[in-house]
Amino acid sequence: MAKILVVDDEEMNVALLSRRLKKLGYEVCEARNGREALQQFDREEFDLVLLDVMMPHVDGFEVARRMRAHTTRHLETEILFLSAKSSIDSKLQGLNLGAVDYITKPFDFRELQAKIKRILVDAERRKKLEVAAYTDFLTGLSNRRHVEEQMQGILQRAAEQPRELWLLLLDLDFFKRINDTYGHEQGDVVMVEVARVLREAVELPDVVGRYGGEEFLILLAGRPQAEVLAVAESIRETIEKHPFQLCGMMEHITISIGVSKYESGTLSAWIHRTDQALYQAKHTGRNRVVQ
Ligand code: GH3
Ligand code: MG
Ligand code: MG
Ligand code: MG
Repeated sequence: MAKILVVDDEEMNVALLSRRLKKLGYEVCEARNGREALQQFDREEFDLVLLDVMMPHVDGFEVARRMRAHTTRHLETEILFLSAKSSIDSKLQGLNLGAVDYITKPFDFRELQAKIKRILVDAERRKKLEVAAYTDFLTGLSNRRHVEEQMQGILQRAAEQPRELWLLLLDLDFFKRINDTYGHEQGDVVMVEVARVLREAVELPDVVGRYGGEEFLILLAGRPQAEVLAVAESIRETIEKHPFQLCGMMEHITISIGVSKYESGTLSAWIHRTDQALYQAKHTGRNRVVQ
């Protein structure tokens, strides 16, 4: 059930709203001033904040501003102002801070209830779309779009705070044979299982995704070369030994891996360099790691 934070300096307002929202089945937390609200926001994740404007010390606008500036959760929590300040200037200020709505007090609880329901349904739908836009449908890994966005972010942060970045490009060997022998659906089964192996093989990878048809990508940051090569070798070996049950037959496949360290230049130049290592791995016999 959705989690709502009620912020108001009037004890009566908090108690009443909290009780009525709980009755509707929402999980409700309470804050009686701006500072308390920000502390709770730091600690927990909320779907919605019902925010009073006039409060001593830190007012609702300032609370909204700081919540929006929160590095990781600024877009995941909706803010709805509830205020006796009814001027158009106040409303505009609230809405311009990114609030989804601004309701003036006194209000009819049924209106608030209807709006909360709508806001939460919309937010849920948007989150689902976001996840879908970033996920590879078949394997559940990050898709290429997400992989590239994440990598751009990592490159930017590394420019400010340098650390070693390693890239692995992995391509299934002779995968066409699997499709030709067992059919595309069984090929898909292999893809899903390889993805699972990759997820389990790497402890806290910075990025792991499906980069192309039967091509995967892993980015490891802040790890020494020996560790990166050991990870790559362990993946190669795990896939080689992994039994795939296809149409009642036991099959084995192998994977080739290109590895390269980020030196300088663009993301696509780095990927291209890694791809060349992968090409070498293919042309020197497959089922191997080449740096
Ligand atoms: P190589 O060792 O040179 O990589 O040989 P290969 O057969 O793996 O390479 P090639 O690029 O010739 O073929 C890749 C095949 O992977 C062709 C394509 O149909 C298949 N493939 C790509 N994506 C998927 C997928 O999502 N599911 C299935 N079943 N097959 C896929
Ligand atoms: Mg107040
Ligand atoms: Mg291949
Ligand atoms: Mg390929």
